[in-house]
Amino acid sequence: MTDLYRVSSTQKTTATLINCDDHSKIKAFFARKMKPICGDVVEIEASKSAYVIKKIQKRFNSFCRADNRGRKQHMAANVDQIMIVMAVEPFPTRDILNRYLVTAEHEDIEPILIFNKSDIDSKVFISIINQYEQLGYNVFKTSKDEVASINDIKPLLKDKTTVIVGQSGVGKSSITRVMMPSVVLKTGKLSDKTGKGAHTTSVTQMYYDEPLNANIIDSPGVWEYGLWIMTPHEIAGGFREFQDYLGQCKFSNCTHIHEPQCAIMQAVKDNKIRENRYHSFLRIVDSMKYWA
Ligand SMILES: Nc1nc2c(ncn2[C@@H]2O[C@H](COP(=O)(O)OP(=O)(O)OP(=O)(O)O)[C@@H](O)[C@H]2O)c(=O)[nH]1
Ligand SMILES: [Mg+2]
Ligand SMILES: [Zn+2]
Repeated sequence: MTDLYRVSSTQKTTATLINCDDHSKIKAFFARKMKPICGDVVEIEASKSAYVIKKIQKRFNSFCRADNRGRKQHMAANVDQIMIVMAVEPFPTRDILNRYLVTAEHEDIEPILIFNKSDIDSKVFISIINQYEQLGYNVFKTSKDEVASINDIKPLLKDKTTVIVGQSGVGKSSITRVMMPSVVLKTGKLSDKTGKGAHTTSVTQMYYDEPLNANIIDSPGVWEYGLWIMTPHEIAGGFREFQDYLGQCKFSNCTHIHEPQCAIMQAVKDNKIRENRYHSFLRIVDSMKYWA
């Protein structure tokens, strides 16, 4: 049997791989059309002087985003969980959390919500934290210097592969560093001019942490997170509390936007679905026009 490896990071035609059993690292070449991504499980072949990736095993899911034409772009493969990091500064853009959640539900990735930099303001996120806890999500409020607040997350990472995402400068690498001190990561400052992150992490990379027997995938921050082309039906599938009502609309192809006797719209009227989540759903559906 050949050894299995997971892709830690990729360069143009080479990838850094981590052995699935002993976690040793090697570099291997791959054919350009192969397109391995971080987290892929690969089979390799040793030629005279180098390792070559021979096969990528089927991905059970992947964390994706839109490329600049609205096509689905795969960023990290075979992930159990997604840690969505938001912060007091830079403040989350509208709908960014719900867009990440649409991807998570769509790809069957368990979300963990982190509200970081509570040292700057501990109150701004109170109502949003309550709301998402009520929806059944795992939510944490953290500050990088309050180690206990971050250590609370650690048990969730054990034996799992977790991708950590969020805007540039929210503290993804800082939090990872506290959770996994053995992993060496760069962290950066926010720009004085714009208050945005400076894109300190420049490539998506998977790290293995021995104490937790866990993989963490640190990704470069984005300013905005865009969903690839999706139907209203697919977007509605990303809103957990809509699930009880889907299938109860008068029309089986209801988009939940304007149709009569729509179960989702009725649930909003009855205060069973929060209006702010429904409006976010409408804006996300509307944003798909951008790709038309
Ligand atoms: N006040 C405060 N600052 C923090 C906290 N966490 C991170 N920072 C600071 O925020 C800045 C950005 O942190 P990073 O960890 O590099 O952020 P990132 O999300 O990895 O950013 P990218 O790699 O650009 O995507 C650094 O100056 C950190 O010191 C926090 O809890 N409180
Ligand atoms: Mg970073
Ligand atoms: Zn409907």
